[in-house]
This record gives sequence, C-alpha cells and structure tokens, in this order.
Amino acid sequence: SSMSSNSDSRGSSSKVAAESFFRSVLGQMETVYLNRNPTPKSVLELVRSVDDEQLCYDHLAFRTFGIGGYGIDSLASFFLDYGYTPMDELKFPAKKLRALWFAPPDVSAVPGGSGVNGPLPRVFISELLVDQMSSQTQDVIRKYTEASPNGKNYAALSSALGTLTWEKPLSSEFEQLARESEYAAWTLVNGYALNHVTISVHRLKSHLNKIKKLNQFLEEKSIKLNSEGGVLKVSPDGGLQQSSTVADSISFKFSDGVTKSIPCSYIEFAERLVLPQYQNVPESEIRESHRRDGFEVGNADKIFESTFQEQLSRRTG
Ligand code: OOG
Ligand code: NI
Repeated sequence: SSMSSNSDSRGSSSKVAAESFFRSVLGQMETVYLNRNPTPKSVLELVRSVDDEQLCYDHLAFRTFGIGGYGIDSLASFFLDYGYTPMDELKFPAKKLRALWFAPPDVSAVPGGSGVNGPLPRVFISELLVDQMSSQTQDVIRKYTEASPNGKNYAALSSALGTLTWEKPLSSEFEQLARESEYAAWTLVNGYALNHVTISVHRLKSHLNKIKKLNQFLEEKSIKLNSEGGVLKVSPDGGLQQSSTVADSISFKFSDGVTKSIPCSYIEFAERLVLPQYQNVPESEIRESHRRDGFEVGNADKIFESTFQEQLSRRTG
C-alpha cells in the first residue's frame, strides 16, 4: 500500500521513534492536565470502571492569543511536524475568536492502546482576535507576550511542562481581561496548557457509547455538565453530538501576591454518527472515516463556555 511504501522510504524505525516522542509529549500534556483537574481525572476513572476496553480521544484542544506569532500557528507547528493536516477554519465573531482544526496523520496500524497511546486524536486550536479587544486589554496581552517574544517558539514545551512562557500577571490584569473576554483571562493564566481532551463516545464498547447514556451516567455520579444551550450540543446535520463538564478551578498566585481561584480545564464527549452514505455498511466494518468528521461552530460556541463563570457558579441539578 502507499502507507507501507511511505514508511519504507522514510525508514520504519526512525518513523516509530518519532511517533513515540510525539506520543510522550502528548502524554506529558495529559499528565499536567490530569494533575490539575480532578473532574476529568475522575470522569476517566468512572468511564473505565464500566468500559475497561480501549478508550480513544476524539481531539485535544488548546487556546492562544492571536498576536505577534503567539496565535494558532505557534502551537500548530508541533502537530504539523508530526504529520497533522490543517483542515477547516471556524469563526466566532461574537466571542472574537477563530479556530482551526487539524487531522491526524494516517498510521498504517491502528494502535490498540488508550488515550494518547490509541488512535491519534484530532487537534482543535483557537485564538483570540486580540486586535478586536479594547486598548486596555490589548495593552495587558501585549505586555506579557512582548516581554517574552521567544516564548512562542516553545508552545508545545510550555504545554508539556505546564509552565507559562510569560510572567505571571497582576490580579487586576486578570480581572480586566475577564470583564471583557473570559477566554482572554483564561489564556493569560493557563497559557498553552491543554484546555480539554475529548472522549470518543462511539468508540466505547459498553452502553456508554451513546452520548445521552453517558451524560445520564455522569449526572447520576454528580458530575456537573455545561448546560449552555442545553447539555447536548447537536450539529444541524445531526451527525456531531457533544457535551462537556464544567471546568475545575485551581488556586493561582498572581505576581502581586494575591491568590485567587481561576478556571482551569474540563473534559468533553463527542459522538460522531455514521454518515448517510454509509448507513448500509455492516456495523463490524464501520471505521472512523465512515463517520461525521470535523467540528461545528454552533456546538463549539457553547462548549467554549465550559470555563466561563456563569457555568462554574451554576448550582448542580
Ligand atoms: C474549545 C471549545 C470548542 C469543540 O470541540 O467544538 C470545542 C475551547 O473551549 O477552547 O472544544
Ligand atoms: Ni472540543
């Protein structure tokens, strides 16, 4: 096949080494995320307690500041170097955001592992349209990004270490950004940290492989789900169904000595239905490529709010 000749021409052993490095970096990003966010950690444990077979990630998501080379491209380069392909752009004019998603490379053997050791996930990277912010907000973002102009070259490293590439801000600067854009405030204090991983619901083996059942299961375990526009987000074609938890909070010490609880990360769930043209393919032959691909602006717009104060302060139930 074309895939095996490709790996032969590049030398299969060097390809494997490169892939194992890539997966280690993803694993380190995931470790930072699980150490900071108890809800995603317990959700993964709860799902595994029912469904102990392969658990696949649908996608990983990151946020960036679209200014001075700090935007989508700064993190995308790592994924492009490991064979990812840029796909569609999504626009969120009201939130002053844009996003791009990246498809994983074709790997000839589908790995049987879970999470970052399973089928490579899609990647969703968004950026704040900084030049559309107020001058006060732009000043804060420029202050931190311009003072460390080389940080953008180490986006993946920053994410894997869980360390900002810029200095910690003043609490008043965080508040300034939060008043105008909760996404901006989140990015100022979380930087390139993994924003969420998404469980591929249809690839589970138990009854939890239907997103409504999974949502019900999690709500019974008192896991708070993002209710913006309804818990279940459905694309207009019906093929992409998503839900997410409300982000955990973490205590953050600002440079002025003030310690505040700030929103951190959440976990998402995605069920991709079989496309109409493949309805007659027997279930055992259905592969990921037979299913609804990509993302949906209407769903994403609501999912962004998983880190917003209105969802965090909502009472359960
Ligand atoms: C991303 C929100 C959108 C999706 O799958 O559509 C999203 C974010 O919160 O940064 O994850
Ligand atoms: Ni997502």
